[in-house]
Amino acid sequence: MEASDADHRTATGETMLEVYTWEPNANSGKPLFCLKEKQVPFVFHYIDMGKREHFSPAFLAVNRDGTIPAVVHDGFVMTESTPIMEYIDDAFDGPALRPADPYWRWRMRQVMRFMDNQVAPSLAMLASNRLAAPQFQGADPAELKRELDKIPLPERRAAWEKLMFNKTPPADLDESARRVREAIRHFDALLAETPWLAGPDFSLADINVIATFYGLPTSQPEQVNAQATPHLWDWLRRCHARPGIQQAFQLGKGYIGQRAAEARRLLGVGEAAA
Ligand SMILES: N[C@@H](CCC(=O)N[C@@H](CS)C(=O)NCC(=O)O)C(=O)O
Repeated sequence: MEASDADHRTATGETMLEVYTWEPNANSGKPLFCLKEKQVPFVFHYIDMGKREHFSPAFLAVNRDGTIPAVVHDGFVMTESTPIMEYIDDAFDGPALRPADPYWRWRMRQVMRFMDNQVAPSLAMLASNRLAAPQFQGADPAELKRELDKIPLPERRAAWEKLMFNKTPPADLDESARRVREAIRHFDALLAETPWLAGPDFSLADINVIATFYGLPTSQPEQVNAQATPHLWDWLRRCHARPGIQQAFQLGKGYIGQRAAEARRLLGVGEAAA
């Protein structure tokens, strides 16, 4: 984790917004997409999840739960990525990212709750078992136990223990896959009715979903493609073509940016002008 200047101030003396997070991916990416869409300047502290820097004493001093993102503004540390996005939309100038119409605003929140409660955790379980779990095979169990002891939240420790010791029940993986399949079908149906997930305009609901769905053309090509999910496919193209979304992906330092570039290639999306 980078050394943090205790006090970032803008030219006019206001406190600069600071974002502690990993790649533009899932929860950790949501504030990055939101800030780039609104063109709000911020200080980016890259927390390398691959090196488990989110459990380092330096980061635990910012968020003792050891989860990302954490956003610091005007002396407040904020966690929980979805409320953070609403805070950003309230606190800063730039295009509004929430519908004014009460029905569409309800829809935005409904989509985000469905994502946060069901879909994103399911995709995270599938991805971590596919990508992270194999890295622990052959590791020294005593060393892994020491790593587990650094994790503050018991539920996170239990999830990491399953990953490290390859103990995720197959039935849990099957249920996660079912939830993702159902969400893909549901969002394709919503997008048959309106161009964006919460009505006629791009909103936080779209950011919430693209933060997790951006790579589906590469990771789930048999489920997400122009024939099977035409409305979702077109939405993916329009999200990936947005300059703010592309700028957020440029903040990545690892493989997430490459995965997004591969998705853009499959979708036939070019690079947006900076
Ligand atoms: N509900 C929290 C969840 C945050 C969260 O789970 N973030 C992931 C990264 S996308 C994380 O910190 N994972 C750490 C871990 O599981 O050890 C939010 O929306 O901000």
